[in-house]
Amino acid sequence: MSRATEFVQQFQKEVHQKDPNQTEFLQAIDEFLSTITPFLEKHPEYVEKNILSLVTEPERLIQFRVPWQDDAGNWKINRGYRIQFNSALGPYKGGLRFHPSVNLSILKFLAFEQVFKNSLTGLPIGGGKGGSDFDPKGKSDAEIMRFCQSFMTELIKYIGPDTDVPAGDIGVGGREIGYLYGAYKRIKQYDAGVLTGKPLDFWGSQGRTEATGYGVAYFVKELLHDLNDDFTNKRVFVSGSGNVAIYAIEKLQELGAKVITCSDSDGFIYDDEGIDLTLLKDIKEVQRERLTAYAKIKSTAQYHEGSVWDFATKADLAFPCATQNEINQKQAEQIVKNGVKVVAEGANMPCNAEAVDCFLENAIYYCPGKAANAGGVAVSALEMAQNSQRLSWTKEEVNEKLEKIMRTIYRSCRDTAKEYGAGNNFMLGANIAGFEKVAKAMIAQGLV
Ligand code: NDP
Ligand code: 2IT
Repeated sequence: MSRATEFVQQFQKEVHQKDPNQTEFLQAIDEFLSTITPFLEKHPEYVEKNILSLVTEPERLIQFRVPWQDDAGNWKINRGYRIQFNSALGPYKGGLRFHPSVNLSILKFLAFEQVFKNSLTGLPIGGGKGGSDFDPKGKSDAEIMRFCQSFMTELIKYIGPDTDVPAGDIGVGGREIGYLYGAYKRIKQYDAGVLTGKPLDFWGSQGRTEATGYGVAYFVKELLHDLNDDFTNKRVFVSGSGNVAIYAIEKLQELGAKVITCSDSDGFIYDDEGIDLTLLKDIKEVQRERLTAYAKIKSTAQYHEGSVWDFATKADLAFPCATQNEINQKQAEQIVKNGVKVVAEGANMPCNAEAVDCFLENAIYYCPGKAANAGGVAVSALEMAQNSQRLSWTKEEVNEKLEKIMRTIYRSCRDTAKEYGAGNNFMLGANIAGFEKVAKAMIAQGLV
C-alpha cells in the first residue's frame, strides 16, 4: 500500500470517528477522498503537511438563535448558522439556505464543496455557507421580512464585503436578499458588496439570477462540443422548479433542447411538448404556487406525485436541480435505462454515492455540482467586483464572462482527469483541480 493510500485511509477513519452523525458532511468528504490519492502520490509534500486535516476542518462555525414573531403574534425561535470554511483564496463566499432540513451536517457539506467550487472559478473567493431551519413555505411577506431582519441582526457581527459575503440558495432569492440587505444597511450603512444576488435596483449584477442555470447548460455545451454534438432536439429531464431549474430550462431551450420535466418536493410535470417556461415562471416566480397549478392550465402536461427520477421515458440528458440526494442507485439505474448519456448537477450533491458509481460504471458523462453549478457563485464574484468598482456591467458582458468561466472549468475538469489517467471521470478532475489551488495557497500561508 502506498504512503498516500495509507494516509487517506487513516484520515478517513479519524474523520468518521470525529463527527459520526454528520451524514451529509461525511458523504461529501468520502467522495472527495475517493479521488484524491493519485494527487497525493504525485505530491508527497502535502502528506507531510497533514493537508487533509487542514482542508476538512472549517475555520469557524457560528450558530445563533433567531427569534421572530408570526402574523398571529406567536413567538417563534429558529436556528441560524454561518460556516466560515476556508479563506485561503479570498473572503468566505457562499449562499444562505432557509429550509426546515437545515442542520450543521448539511451546511458543512455545502461549505466544504463550496471551497473547491470557488477555487475552480479562478476568482478570489474562499468558501462558506449558512442558513436556517426556518421554513419559508406558507409564510406571509411580512413574516419573511421579520425573519430576515432578525437573522441579519446577528449575522451582521460576522460578515463584511472583504470578510464574508453571503448570497442565496434554497429558500433565499431576490426578495430575501433585499430584506437582509436592508437590515444590514440600517445598522452598518452602505456596503453594497456584503451580499450578492441583490435586486438590480440596488447594485445587483445583471445575469446573477440566471447564472447557475445558464452556467450548467454552458458546461454541458462544452462537453457536447467535444463529442461533436449539440443540444438540438435533445430530450432533457430537469428536476426542481426553483431558481436553478428555471434558468437551466431557459438556456437549454434557447440552445435547442426539449425539456420534458420539472418537479417540486411533492411531484413532477411531464410535458411531452416541452415545458412552457412562461407559464412555469408565472406560477413559480409571480404566483409563488405549487406545480399542480401547471397541469391544470396546460392540457398536454401530466402531473405525477413522487420523484421524477422514477419515471420511465426516453431521454438524452438529465439535470438534477433540486436538492442533495434526490437520486439514489435505483433511480440512477432508471436514468441509465431511459438512455441518458449525460448527468449534470445543477444542485449540490443531488446524486448519492451509489448513484454516482452507477453512472461511472455505465460510462455516463457525470458532471459534478461543484464544477457544473459554479456559474452562480462565479457571477456573485463578478457582482462583488462591480460593487467595488461602483460600476455595473451590461448583461452581455456578464454573460460572456460566465460562458468563458464555465468553459475553463469544464476544460480543467477534463484535462485534470486525463492527466491522472482517469478518463472522463470529471468528479476526480474537479476534486483534484479545485483542491490543488486551495492546498497550495494554504501551505504557502503557513500553519494557520
Ligand atoms: P429554490 O429554493 O429556488 O428551489 C428549490 C427547488 O428544489 C424547488 O423546486 C423545491 O421544491 C425543490 N426542493 C427543495 N428541497 C427539496 C426536497 N427535499 N425534495 C425535492 N425537491 C426539493 O433553490 P435553488 O434553485 O436556488 O437551489 C436548487 C439547488 O441548486 C440546491 O441544491 C442549491 O444548493 C443549488 N445551487 C443553487 C445556486 C444558486 O445560485 N441559487 C448555485 C449553485 C447551486 P419545493 O418548492 O417543493 O420545496
Ligand atoms: O451553492 C452555491 O454555489 C450557491 N448557492 C451560490 C453561492 C453564491 O455565493 O453565489
